Amino acid sequence: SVEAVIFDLDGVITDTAAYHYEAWKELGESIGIAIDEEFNEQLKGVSRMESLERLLRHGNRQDDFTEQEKEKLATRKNEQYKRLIKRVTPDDILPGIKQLLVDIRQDGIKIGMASASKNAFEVVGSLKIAEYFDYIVDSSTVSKGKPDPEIFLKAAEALQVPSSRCIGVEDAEAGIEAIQGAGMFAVGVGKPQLLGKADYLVENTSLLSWPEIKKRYHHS
Ligand code: G16
Ligand code: MG
Repeated sequence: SVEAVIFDLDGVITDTAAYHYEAWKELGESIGIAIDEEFNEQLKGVSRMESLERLLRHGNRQDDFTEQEKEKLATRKNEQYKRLIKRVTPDDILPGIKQLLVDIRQDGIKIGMASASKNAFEVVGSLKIAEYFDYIVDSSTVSKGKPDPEIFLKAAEALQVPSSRCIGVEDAEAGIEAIQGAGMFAVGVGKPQLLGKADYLVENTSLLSWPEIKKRYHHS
């Protein structure tokens, strides 16, 4: 039976995905690259440098910057993102998430976090939910980003739970792929057109219920 649930952060626990989008949009505009929400889906769950590469390719400017200039662009995006997340408070926990964490805990199930964000610890601190997590992967120790399963495998290992007894929760296509690649049950939060591969999909976080997730896991 299930022994651990491993959460993504941005877009699942809180809507910082919108802040990442805002910061990339602004950076893109400063170098003449326009992005929309559809393109932004390709940046979700993807590391900062890989996101920059995708943005540059999107604007056909992948050959216009040196590595050093790219570092600077990524830093600029991150500075803007950090300005935006200063506003994060416990009120920004997405609907249904707090109850979900409480219910999982009460069931004696471990909780982990597998976020690609180097700002994850800060966001978790601002949301005041650190106490619910038995383990949060430090993304700077992860060498291969989502869709590679590494980050989810690392979380499971630290929690000392076999993958087959873990459930992963994600809002990104790359994240669902990473969960399934790790051999875990994937719960998706988002649109069926994007996350159709999830083992169980809900449109938004208010529809996440622990009894229902558990039931789906056991019937899989
Ligand atoms: C998040 C976001 C991505 C972001 C990445 C890196 O991952 O979804 O859009 O690019 O983290 O963030 P940072 O630049 O703060 O290191 P997740 O896995 O929490 O969805
Ligand atoms: Mg996410």
